[in-house]
Amino acid sequence: MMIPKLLTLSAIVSIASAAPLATCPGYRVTTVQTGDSYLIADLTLAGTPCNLYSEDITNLRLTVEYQTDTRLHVLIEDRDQNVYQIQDSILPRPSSSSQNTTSQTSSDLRFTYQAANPFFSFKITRASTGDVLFDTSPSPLIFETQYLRLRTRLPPNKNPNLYGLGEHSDSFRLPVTEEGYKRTLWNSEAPYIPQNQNLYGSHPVYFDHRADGTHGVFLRNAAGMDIVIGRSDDDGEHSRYLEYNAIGGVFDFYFLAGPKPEDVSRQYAEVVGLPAMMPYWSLGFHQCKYGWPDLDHVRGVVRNYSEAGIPLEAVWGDVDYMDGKLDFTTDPGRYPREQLREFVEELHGKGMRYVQILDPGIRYKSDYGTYQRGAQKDVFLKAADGSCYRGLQWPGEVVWPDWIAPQTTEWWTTEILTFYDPNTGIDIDGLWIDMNEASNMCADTTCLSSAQESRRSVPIPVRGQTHLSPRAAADGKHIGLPNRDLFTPPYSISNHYPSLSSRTLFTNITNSDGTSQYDTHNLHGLTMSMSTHRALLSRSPTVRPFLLTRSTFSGSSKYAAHWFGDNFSSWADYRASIRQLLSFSAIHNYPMVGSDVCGFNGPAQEKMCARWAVLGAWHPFYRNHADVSAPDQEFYRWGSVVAGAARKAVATRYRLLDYIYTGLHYASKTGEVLVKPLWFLFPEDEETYGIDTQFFLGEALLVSPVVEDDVQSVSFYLPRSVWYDFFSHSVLDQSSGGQTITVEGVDWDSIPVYIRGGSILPLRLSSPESPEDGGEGKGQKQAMTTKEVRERDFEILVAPDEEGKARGRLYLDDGESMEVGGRESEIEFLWEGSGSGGGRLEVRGVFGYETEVRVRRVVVLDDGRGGGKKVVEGGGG
Ligand SMILES: *[C@@H]1O[C@H](CO)[C@@H](O)[C@H](O)[C@H]1NC(C)=O
Ligand SMILES: *[C@@H]1O[C@H](CO)[C@@H](O)[C@H](O)[C@H]1NC(C)=O
Ligand SMILES: *[C@@H]1O[C@H](CO)[C@@H](O)[C@H](O)[C@H]1NC(C)=O
Ligand SMILES: CC(=O)N[C@H]1CO[C@H](CO)[C@@H](O)[C@@H]1O
Repeated sequence: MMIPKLLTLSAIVSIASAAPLATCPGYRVTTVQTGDSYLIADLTLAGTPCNLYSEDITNLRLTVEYQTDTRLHVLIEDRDQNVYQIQDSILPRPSSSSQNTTSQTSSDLRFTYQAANPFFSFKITRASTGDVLFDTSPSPLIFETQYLRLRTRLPPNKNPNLYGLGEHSDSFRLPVTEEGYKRTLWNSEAPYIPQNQNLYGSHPVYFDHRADGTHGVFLRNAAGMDIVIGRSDDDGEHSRYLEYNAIGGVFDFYFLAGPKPEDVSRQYAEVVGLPAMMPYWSLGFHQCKYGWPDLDHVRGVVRNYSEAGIPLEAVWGDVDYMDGKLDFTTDPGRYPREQLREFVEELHGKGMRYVQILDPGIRYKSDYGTYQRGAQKDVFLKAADGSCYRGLQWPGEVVWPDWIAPQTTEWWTTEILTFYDPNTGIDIDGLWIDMNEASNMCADTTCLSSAQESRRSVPIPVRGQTHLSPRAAADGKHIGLPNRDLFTPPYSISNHYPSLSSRTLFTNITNSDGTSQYDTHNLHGLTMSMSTHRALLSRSPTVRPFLLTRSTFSGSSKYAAHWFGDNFSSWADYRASIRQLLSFSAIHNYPMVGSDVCGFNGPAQEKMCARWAVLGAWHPFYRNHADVSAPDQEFYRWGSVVAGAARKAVATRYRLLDYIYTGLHYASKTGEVLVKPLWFLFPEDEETYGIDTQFFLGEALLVSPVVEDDVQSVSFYLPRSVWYDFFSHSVLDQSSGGQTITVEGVDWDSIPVYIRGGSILPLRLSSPESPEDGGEGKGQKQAMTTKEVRERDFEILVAPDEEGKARGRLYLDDGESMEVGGRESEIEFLWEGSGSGGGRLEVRGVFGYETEVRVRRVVVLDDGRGGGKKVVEGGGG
């Protein structure tokens, strides 16, 4: 075994500037062991170390496992297993013992390798087509103590269709540029969600879509990294490449065979975990604002929404409710506890909900109970001298919980159980965790020493346990190599702040299990989500937790919903929300997402806010939120335009709520994708590959919003199919081929939505205006909460395809139980038209959920082939 010695800084610098890539020796295979479903090989450095940014590790081990017919695992780790690997407790690996049964011959993926001469490389090939999906042969693998590089060649002479590698606000299909496009993964505070920068979360997975199949590549590595999509003329083929440059971790690849785009997403969810099922109510409309001055004002917001006739489901409390912005406190003057309790009770009485924010930074103050109890349990991260590591956050000087320590979850749970005790505390319906990248308001890394001054007056806490030094901890496996420069690593990723530790926690801090923030930084939001999710479950063991998080990593959707962070009230960010929606939902398999509707920073302009109110209603998570410095932007504040748009948007959304809920159910059960890009459903249509201003909500609804500033027209693409305007029901037969169409006169409250022929939609009769039924629903009051929506009957809308057929489905349960047992209904609808306009609707499935609600009528849309529109009243239960 070889533990590399620390290089001097000057040595690193000169080596780094002197050694071009080609002089790195790579590795050669020394021994190989193979079986039907696996290959294990020893790799040894093939020549003089190049020590590009740190020391080459001499001995590696390669493990290849054919895990399923569509999933291949390739792990290249240090043979001594000291290098950090993500804790299984944080991101469990898909079990391979039970699945290590697939033989190489039945898998659609083939691993082949070159053992040496000049160096070890490998290829992944799709067995059924022979297509090479991943190919490291042009350049040697670099595996150093603080730098990893691996490059795969993309097919020559054509631009690849690559997606993913979020979180980012760039184009959905990743750009191919002359100078090379770089994605940096380092979770960070990111006001204004700028393009070409690292944002709040990291999802090291990409999809490569080709006309004859889509595959995915997940690198299970949480280190800071730059992923470059560039161009090389080395081999004379102008080949494109994708290159990983990571400052830690190992090469831990999961190759996902697809071959359909949605298969890849599902296969990815099998690796990182299926998304959490959300409570039904969380699909309602949410209102939030940083800067609501007091409880009376919030009551006014609720009243004004009600008077404007806009359904409001949930009211959110940003840090305003806190006393001095301390977690688990209420401001005695502005949000007195007893009055807040009454307010939440009133909301519940109206069937409404209340959600509050919590931040990870805990005020460092000797008489603050939450801090005291945490210090007692030794839950806070430590500085070099063993005292609590400090920084700045909303409340001032704070300390940070070590979410990896088991006692932290215990302490956090106790705080949550106490403060949110339904009988004595605030009876919240969900929690929102923010600033968990973690965001540190210290402007630079010397900020702490100035905070030192204030610290003199505060007693240093008694520490419960001995400080774990990195050296002591490195005895365990996968803990992280000792003797690294964890503060200023020699390779600097393109973090948008000056250094790794800027505006966040010092990367040289040691966690309770001996790992360091250097290796676990990107997991901070995920681990806080896990602890908070567990706390919510302790509070109400039988109820599905609702949790919203800003920072995420692969696997976070198992615990929390996500919003796209602190964007700007601009048309640009209105458009960006669609790209972000597509990346999260389809590629990261993260269905419960949305943006701050009307934008977070800056003043929202009326027409833009109207458009966004409408667009947001087609995102799975629908919340209006704004900054303290931004003017109030509740929908009712603009008389007719925005209020009218919102009223109509929420009404439409509530009619479709069970369609969305059904989609979420299958997302959480099977990894099915809720919001899909057009190429997911039309993978052979090249026109669709670059589209990121339109999306499918489920399989049936194509949403094509107006995307240009201040206009009332939009051009968008309709792929080959029969389409029906969702609002007017008029048919548009594109079954002979896809086409770009232009729609004029799109009012500020309107959005083009088309039903794909062949679909059946279950709609709630929840609003007075139902153009779909020719006004039949008139006289009916708008359902103002999702509770009321759930009491309304259904209408089944049939949109036949060119053969007169259609299908759809509906999932029903109580909307909130963790375990519904048999109390669920999975219903399938099948329509078969019979030429002259007649037809037959078959309803089958499992009917385990008892409800009074019935199917009131069936509407079959006119496909223009002579049948006419049909309405059949009084369907079955
Ligand atoms: C797969 O199964 C074989 C046979 O049981 C076993 O020898 C091998 O170690 C397993 N491979 C891996 C990579 O776990
Ligand atoms: C609610 O509406 C009333 C009447 O228009 C207005 O005076 C008040 O400021 C509004 N309050 C809030 C919080 O929107
Ligand atoms: C981390 O590095 C900084 C800068 O060198 C140093 O001030 C600090 O004490 C170190 N912290 C730990 C926990 O080692
Ligand atoms: C994705 C995106 O458009 N981000 C924008 C957010 O707002 C800021 C400020 O206007 C812009 O600079 C970003 O480009």
